Amino acid sequence: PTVALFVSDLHLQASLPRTTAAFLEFLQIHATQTQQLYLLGDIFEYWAGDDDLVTPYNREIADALKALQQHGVQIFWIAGNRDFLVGTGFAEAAGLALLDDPHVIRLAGREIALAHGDAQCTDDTAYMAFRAQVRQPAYQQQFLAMPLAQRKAIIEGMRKNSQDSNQNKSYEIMDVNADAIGQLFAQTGTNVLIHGHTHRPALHVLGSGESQRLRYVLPDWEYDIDTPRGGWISLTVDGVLHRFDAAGGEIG
Ligand code: OKV
Ligand code: MN
Repeated sequence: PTVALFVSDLHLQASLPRTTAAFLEFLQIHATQTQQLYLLGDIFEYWAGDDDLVTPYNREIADALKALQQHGVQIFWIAGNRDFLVGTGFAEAAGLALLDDPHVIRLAGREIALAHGDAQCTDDTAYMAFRAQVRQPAYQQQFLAMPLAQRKAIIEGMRKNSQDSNQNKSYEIMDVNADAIGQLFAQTGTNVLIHGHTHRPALHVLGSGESQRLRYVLPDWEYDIDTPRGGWISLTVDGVLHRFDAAGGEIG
């Protein structure tokens, strides 16, 4: 029996109907069979503010999550670098609880640290500066005070800029910094970490013996292509973590 599921980086958007369908199916088929669901960031391609629940697509996602919560599943959310503007309005509509990054869970006899992963990409100094700015309450207050259409236009502009200048490639090449990961383990007192963001699904075994640490990296999802990518991690009642691929098959 499964006690928790972990997933991230779906980058949900109306223009990706197969990816959206795959997520809704995941909620119905798999998430209904667990006690807790952890959404670890970048579930949306971007989030312009909770008032964007007026967009039918966003409402559909919130409704699906709410239905799962009504079914009895506890849902938890860690913000990603694209959907960090999700607030209490969406949380309430979707029936989920917002968590800090990082967050430690104690479940099935295990202690596991959860994070999105972008805060550990410290080698990307330009991104870290941008992150520090947009995570400021004052910045967010000012941004959210603008009309929704203007906020969307600003975000779209940022996305276009980052695509045009081909900076996106270097973002994808960017990986977590080993020292930042070490600090996260030290700060949380855990030896297991699950994160996403880098789109480099893996199980990294660091050290050995008493000091062994495990870093699980979740995959991103993309089903609107010939060879779909995706997957999730489960925690079973025996305290074992399992990795699953886009087809729902267990991988080592
Ligand atoms: C995606 C990354 C750009 C890395 C901005 C509110 C703000 C969302 C946003 C804008 C940027 C995502 C959504 C993009 C990933 C980058 C740079 C580095 C390391 C706001 C909500 F600021 F206006 F309030 N963003 N875009 N990076 O161009 O797709 O992942 S993005
Ligand atoms: Mn991310």
